[in-house]
Amino acid sequence: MAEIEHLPSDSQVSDIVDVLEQHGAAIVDGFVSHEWLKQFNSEIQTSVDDYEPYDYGGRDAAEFMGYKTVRIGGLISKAPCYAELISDSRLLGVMDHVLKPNCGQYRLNSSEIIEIHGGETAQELHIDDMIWPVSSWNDDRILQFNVMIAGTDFTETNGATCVVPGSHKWDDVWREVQPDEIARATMKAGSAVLIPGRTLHGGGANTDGTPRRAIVASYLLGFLRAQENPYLHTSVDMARGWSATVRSLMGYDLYAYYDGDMDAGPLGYHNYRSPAELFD
Ligand SMILES: O=C(O)CCC(=O)C(=O)O
Ligand SMILES: [Fe+2]
Repeated sequence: MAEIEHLPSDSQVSDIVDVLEQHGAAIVDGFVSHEWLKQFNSEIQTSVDDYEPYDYGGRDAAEFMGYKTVRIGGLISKAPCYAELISDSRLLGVMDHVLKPNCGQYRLNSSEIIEIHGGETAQELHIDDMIWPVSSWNDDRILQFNVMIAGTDFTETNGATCVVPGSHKWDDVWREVQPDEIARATMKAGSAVLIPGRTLHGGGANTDGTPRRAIVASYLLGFLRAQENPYLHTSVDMARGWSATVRSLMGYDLYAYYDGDMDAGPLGYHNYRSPAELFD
């Protein structure tokens, strides 16, 4: 049976990156503090209580997103302490290694609660980079990087993510997957599973009825369009309360990167100036 390597919470960024490069996934145990997790879960509770299922607009989409899965986005507007998670120095250290060399500036791609409830079946294995057509341009650079914090324990029976270690190096990522190639991201609440954009994975089946909550922060090469539209969940006033790093991650900044090799920009300007000037 395949396994995902576990690392301690005080791991060096270089150790995390080594495991990611080798295996295409890593779990960092005890990644967030109990206090932070308690605060987050309490701040998000109203949104969870108010949840109403979406119409995902088609059967394939509904199948992928799950019939018994609660998904809630726009986390920074609903749980302000989410800002601390996305600007965590270990996460930014990892993104500096895996995304920054290919874009200069990276952004938040999406924020999401994924709470899998009893009776949900396993999600189709997929790579998250499939969202952008350039993922098939025969290039092994990743576009997006997914971090999932366990908001509850992740177990084999409540839907712990299925991950295929090593699949990030496969020539044909869509080849048939053998059962013994699939690992489960079993971990305690507060741990994190890190899944770069070209690693096969999918939510697990929930057969025991205990809700499984993931708190997702996904990062993206800064010149690509993000999956989640952050501006419809936030405002300039809200952004005033964030650090400059968080504002930049949330897109309240100019993407302008000129190093000769990856020249791009300006993207995302406001009156032809950097949105960052709104906060001077
Ligand atoms: O919930 C999970 O464990 C994984 C979900 C996922 O990969 C997705 O929705 O893209
Ligand atoms: Fe995914």
